[in-house]
Amino acid sequence: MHTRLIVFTALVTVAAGGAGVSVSAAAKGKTRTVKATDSDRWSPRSLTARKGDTIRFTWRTAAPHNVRKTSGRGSVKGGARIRSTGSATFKVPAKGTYRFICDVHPVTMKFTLRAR
Ligand SMILES: [Cu+2]
Repeated sequence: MHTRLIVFTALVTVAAGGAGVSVSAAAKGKTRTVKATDSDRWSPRSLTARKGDTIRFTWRTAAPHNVRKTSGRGSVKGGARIRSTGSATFKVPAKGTYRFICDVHPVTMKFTLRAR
């Protein structure tokens, strides 16, 4: 009897935990962070994400930066102004390829996002 109760409790815990994770992931999307490095590059330089995910750019280096999208739909929030410390977010609106640069370092500081 005691053993049966323990098994039942374990099964209920696993079922509830599994359902909770999938519901919250589908509703909110994931947030992925992209950071400026001291050598003025985005790290990582590319990511694969899903529609509804949020990409969060952050920077705090010797050089100032900003974030500007050069292709793809949607808009970057808080990325336009060039400043020494900052962050900006981009919510992925649809499947596709999106490219971003920093206007101070347009050659080295490129980031590509593929959404599927
Ligand atoms: Cu930069």
